[in-house]
Amino acid sequence: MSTETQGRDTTDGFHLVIDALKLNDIQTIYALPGIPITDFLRMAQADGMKVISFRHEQHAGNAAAAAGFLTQKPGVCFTVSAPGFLNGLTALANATTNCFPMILISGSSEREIVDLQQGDYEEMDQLAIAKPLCKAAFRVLHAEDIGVGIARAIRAAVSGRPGGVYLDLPAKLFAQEIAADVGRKSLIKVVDPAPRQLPAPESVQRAIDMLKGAKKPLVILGKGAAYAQADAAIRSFVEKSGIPYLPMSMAKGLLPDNHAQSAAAARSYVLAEADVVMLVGARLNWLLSHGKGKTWGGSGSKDPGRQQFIQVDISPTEADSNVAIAAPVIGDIGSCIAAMNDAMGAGWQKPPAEWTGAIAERKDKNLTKMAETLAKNPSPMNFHSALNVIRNAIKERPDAMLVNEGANTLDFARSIVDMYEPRKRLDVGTWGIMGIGMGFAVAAAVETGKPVIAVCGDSAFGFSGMEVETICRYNLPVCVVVFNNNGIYKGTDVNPRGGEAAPTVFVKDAKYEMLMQAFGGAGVRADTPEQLKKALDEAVSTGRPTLINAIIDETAGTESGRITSLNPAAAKKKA
Ligand code: ADP
Ligand code: TPW
Ligand code: MG
Repeated sequence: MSTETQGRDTTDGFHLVIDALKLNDIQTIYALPGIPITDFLRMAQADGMKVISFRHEQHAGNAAAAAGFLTQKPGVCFTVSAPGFLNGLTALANATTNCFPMILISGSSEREIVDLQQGDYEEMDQLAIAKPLCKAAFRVLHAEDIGVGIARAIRAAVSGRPGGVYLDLPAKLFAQEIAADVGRKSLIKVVDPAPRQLPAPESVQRAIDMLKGAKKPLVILGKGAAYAQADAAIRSFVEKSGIPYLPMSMAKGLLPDNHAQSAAAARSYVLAEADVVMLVGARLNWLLSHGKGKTWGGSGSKDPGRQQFIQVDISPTEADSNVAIAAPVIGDIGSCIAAMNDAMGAGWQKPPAEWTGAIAERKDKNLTKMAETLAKNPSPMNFHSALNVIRNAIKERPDAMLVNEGANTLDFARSIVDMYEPRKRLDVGTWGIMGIGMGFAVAAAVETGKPVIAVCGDSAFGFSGMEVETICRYNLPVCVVVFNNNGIYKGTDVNPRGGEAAPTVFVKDAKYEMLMQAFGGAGVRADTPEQLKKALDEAVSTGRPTLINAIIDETAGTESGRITSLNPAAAKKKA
């Protein structure tokens, strides 16, 4: 029971929401105040909840989503009506796309006026707008239904494939008074919100048989595998089976990136050559070229490769979404992998040495080449020499959280910065969305208490840059490293007609470090790897909010980083 209502014979919507959240172990709220939730946030804080208040709802929402990914509990974001709700909605849709559990709770205007479109303050039919963009959406009209509303939201967010849930709470609801004992009895402590889902034994056997027959097997670990927190079972499956594996970006560190079986440094080789591919919490979407085409050893973009697929996933409708899945294993990853570990039995034959040897050979060659590139010290810094500093910092502090966004800044960091522990890397995810930087960094700090290093392209940083004030206000151990190449992809574009700046370039020599200084944090400019290392070491060891303006060669990047080919071809030719 909230402390404020103890001993009173009535309670109200404000306190029932607080009580319902606390009853379900939700102690942190990411929010932005205003009518009708200002008092709610004050009361929640007075009641001992952690309330992190942002400068823009999208970042509060992104923080809630990252919290959901890291903890398996829905991250909760509160916003005001219409505009605040819409600002938070991008984050809710993104969370749903990423399969992260979060609940967006927005205050809304008077139903009677909204439904007659009579022009209320911040009028909008929020429930209808949210519905197609998230996993589930609910509205509560009566205080005695708050318990049910929160319970349903929690279950919808974390059960099955996790995702975003919208909960609409009209202004009137907060002030509704009901008898305290009626209120108390109406609350629900959700039992087993994300029940285990055991795979059918025959599906496990089918998958095991397929792996047994494989000459060139490959495991791909996705962010669903990281989310599942089945780290030990997954590691034991990979090691016992001897199958080489590829981590998708947010599955990096699930097994340490320097693991002998990691095929990350031979990615294109293994994708094109593998004969049986087992996907674990990874979809065959654009990030895996839809399982088709040259990437997979097929001839054209529509031609499936030579692989047979096993897909371990909680969603029964994911299989066959792009290419045929010969062996779907449907259940939660922990249960599925445990069942596969059992079914492997004794006397498991590791993959042929021809396959693992060929991978090792390519890997060695590529890693040697990479080491040579990283050893160079060009002036100005390029992505490699600057990321080498980040790489070494994470090697020294494998418990630190890494947030990463940008184009080149993202693509190079993904391959250069090794991760050693699970769920330490948060990035642009399935949509490749810019603007997750500061929201994810705040949640990473709040939820883990570990140092956070946020490596952001200068464009990417701009989407959430004002939240450096939030970072300073809560004194969070976040070091933002802005990779400043004067623009989107590069800083060299010019307007062929002269005059106004080209659309991809920014003010040259921008002093991003001053943004952090403005709010009392440390701001440092780094022109060399030595300066970058010094500033980063200091930030990580002191935990002081820091922004390092890392000056990167403005010619070093490529258009769209590694996904240049997704630009429409006709436009490219014309340009
Ligand atoms: P990546 O981008 O890393 O390839 P995706 O986001 O495409 O990963 O895929 C994540 C997959 O993981 C989704 O299909 C989702 O249904 C699945 N998933 C999420 N959590 C679990 C879980 N606990 N058990 C099984 N599958 C899960
Ligand atoms: C919400 C399109 C993809 S990458 C990028 C943009 C604008 C910025 C790249 O520049 P940055 O990185 O960050 O400086 P670098 O190192 O290559 O110079 N709006 C949203 N999401 C996306 N993905 C875009 C636009 C985009
Ligand atoms: Mg840039």
